[in-house]
Amino acid sequence: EVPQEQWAQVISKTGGPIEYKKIPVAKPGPDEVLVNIKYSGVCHTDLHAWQGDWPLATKMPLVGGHEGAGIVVARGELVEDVQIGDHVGIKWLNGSCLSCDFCQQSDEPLCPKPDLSGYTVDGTFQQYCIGKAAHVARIPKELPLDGIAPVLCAGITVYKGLKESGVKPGQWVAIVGAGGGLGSLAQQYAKAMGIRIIAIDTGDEKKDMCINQLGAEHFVDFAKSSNVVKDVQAATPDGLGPHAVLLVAVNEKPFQQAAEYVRPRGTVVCIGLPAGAYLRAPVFESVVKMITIKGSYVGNRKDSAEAIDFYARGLIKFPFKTVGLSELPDVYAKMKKGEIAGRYVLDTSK
Ligand code: 8ID
Ligand code: ZN
Repeated sequence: EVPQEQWAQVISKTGGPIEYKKIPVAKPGPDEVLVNIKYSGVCHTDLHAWQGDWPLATKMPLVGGHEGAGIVVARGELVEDVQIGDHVGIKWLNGSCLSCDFCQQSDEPLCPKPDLSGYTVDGTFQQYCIGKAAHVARIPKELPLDGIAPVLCAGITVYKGLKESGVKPGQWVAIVGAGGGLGSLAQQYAKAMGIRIIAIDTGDEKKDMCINQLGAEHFVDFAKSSNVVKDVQAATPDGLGPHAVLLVAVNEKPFQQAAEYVRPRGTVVCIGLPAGAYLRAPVFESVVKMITIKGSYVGNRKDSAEAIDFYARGLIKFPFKTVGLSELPDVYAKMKKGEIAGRYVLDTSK
């Protein structure tokens, strides 16, 4: 009973109109599954893709989205370990070659020939989406598909980023862009790991959410602070700054500021992808503070399973608002203005 046609949000031109319309349902290839997407999170990456912010072309026409949770309704003849009726997630990494140097060592995000959901292959802003069976995330049936959707990109990415930062229980992390989608989840993962949190973002709504719902001990409002570097350092008991910084903001400035407030021996992890941005750090302080600056890019299949398991154990709670798939353009408009505290999740039935 898989229909021939389905509702989808489609763009035919970078930055062009987003059309809510009926398109054909694709058939899974031999190593693929067809997933009836029930809910999809909206990640800032989807907005970057629509706007053409990055030096990497998208397919066209394009169905965006890469935080999709749903139910397997069809599978190719080579698929054995995913059953019809299983609950699965479509992630940013829709597929990878599984045989290159990177895939062999479980660095699948570094595969030179990746399939990227909502970018190089159609994504989750539709009711039926194709995923490589080897890569779909396994979701336990008792978990809510709306709540788990943002974990499939935001959750996996920040969980991996925290691991890459090397920050340990009892130490401090500054989360820059704390009030957005990745930032909200980052606080919950950090809290679950016993890591102390300084949230950096702007506005009273985000401040209240970070302090009262997500586990931050300090909030620095980057728009109100006259000296962000001093305020972040002052938030740690000895005034020497956080052991790690997770950059999930969509703005170049903090990428050029983090090295100044990170603690000696500390690590700055770059995750956000503002258009055309460059990293910048003073050589003198970088050397005499012995700091590390690195990038972190989604996560592998094991990171994904672990991030879902944190959620399944009830450790990850974050605010999200659910609206219909048809309302995607409104979500983009809010996101562009920085007005979203937490995440938006789309219900594909509306
Ligand atoms: O694997 C990866 N590296 C990966 C995975 C997923 C997403 C990277 N990303 C990237 C996205 O492409 C995007 O560039 O992470 C970035 C954040 O995605 P998001 O969390 O989905 O975006 P959002 O919900 O719009 O949140 C961004 C927050 O940053 C704040 C905003 O107020 C907003 O709350 N912010 C900005 I813009 N400038 C800031 C500043 N100077 C700032 N916060 C602190 N200081
Ligand atoms: Zn994403």
